[in-house]
Amino acid sequence: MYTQALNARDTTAPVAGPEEAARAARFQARIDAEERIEPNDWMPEAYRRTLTRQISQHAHSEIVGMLPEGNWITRAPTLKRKAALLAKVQDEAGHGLYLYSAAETLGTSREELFDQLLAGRAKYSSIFNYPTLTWADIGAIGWLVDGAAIMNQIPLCRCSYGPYARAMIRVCKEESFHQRQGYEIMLTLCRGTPEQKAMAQDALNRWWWPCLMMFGPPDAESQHSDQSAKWKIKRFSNDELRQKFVDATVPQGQYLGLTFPDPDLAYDEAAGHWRYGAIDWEEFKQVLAGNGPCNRQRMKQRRDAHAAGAWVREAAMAHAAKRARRAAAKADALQQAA
Ligand code: FAQ
Repeated sequence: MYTQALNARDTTAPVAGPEEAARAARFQARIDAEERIEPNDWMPEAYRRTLTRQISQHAHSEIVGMLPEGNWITRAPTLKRKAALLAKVQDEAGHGLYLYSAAETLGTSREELFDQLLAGRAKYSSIFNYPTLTWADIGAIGWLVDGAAIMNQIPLCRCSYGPYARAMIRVCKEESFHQRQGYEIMLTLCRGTPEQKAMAQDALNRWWWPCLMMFGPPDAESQHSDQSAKWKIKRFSNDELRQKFVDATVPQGQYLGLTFPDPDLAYDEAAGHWRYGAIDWEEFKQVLAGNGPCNRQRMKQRRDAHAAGAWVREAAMAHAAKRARRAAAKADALQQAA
């Protein structure tokens, strides 16, 4: 499945002894047999760590990903557009929650995962560090960002870890609605006035390359891919998914009558693929290092939202404690009456 040699670091923890080696071999045999791994099953610590890393990064991406779109809820051009955008952003909150729950089954609490994000110790997708300057950006995010997310996440429905794979099924169904609402916004703009079409073109110009970066570094530089493929967490490499996305998306852009901001984009008849130009990996590295156009703003918004929600968490905990006390008192009373 992997088309390029992967320069991957083996993240498997050192195997302690023959018993541990036998366990690891049995674990790998289950994976090879396409069995699902469930939370209470034995798993290598490195498998647990890899999944916790990927699932929590994914959860953080959904949550931070609400911010660029949330920016347009109050400025959506019609009531229908506003309702659809609100629903989409709420879906993303839901995806974040399923994903935090899936990550928790691996033994790290949600509070700790939040702390990692808020302290700047956790990654979230690079794409959410770009600004949404016009309404067309909402169309471009749905069409391109959700389109890329679906391409990446459909194979995750077959991930070896049960809770993650199951969460992905519903997430992908919802992402598919998101992608359609985005494409429909683009279609409306492209069939509108010349100014509206120019807005759609400008959004494509700004979002195209960052969307290609969403799939992660090229295979030769992807440190986790090799091991994640062996564990059937990843079913396709970063470059393979990127190519699938380009192949699916270019005809959609052509239908819109838009031009991709890549002079090297050309159809390779023999291979049956759209070939694209060089990606600016330096830009990707800068965004990951916290120097993208909106990194600081996004983190500040998340920290402020978390602080502003402190009273809700406290109230929910107090309410839960009160219900638990009442339930215990009721159980005591019933026991005494019996
Ligand atoms: N941004 O060795 P690899 C969405 C990091 S959800 C930031 O190739 P891996 C829904 C990577 O973490 C979008 N960091 O890593 C939505 C690693 O760093 P680490 C999120 C990135 O894990 C739509 C290092 O580079 N989707 O869009 C990125 O095997 C609209 C080396 O990379 C997911 O998270 C990046 N783009 O492959 C919401 C899907 N790429 O951890 C709102 C699940 C790589 O060693 C609106 N995740 N890095 O410090 C995955 O499939 C994988 O984690 C990859 C990366 C493919 C993202």
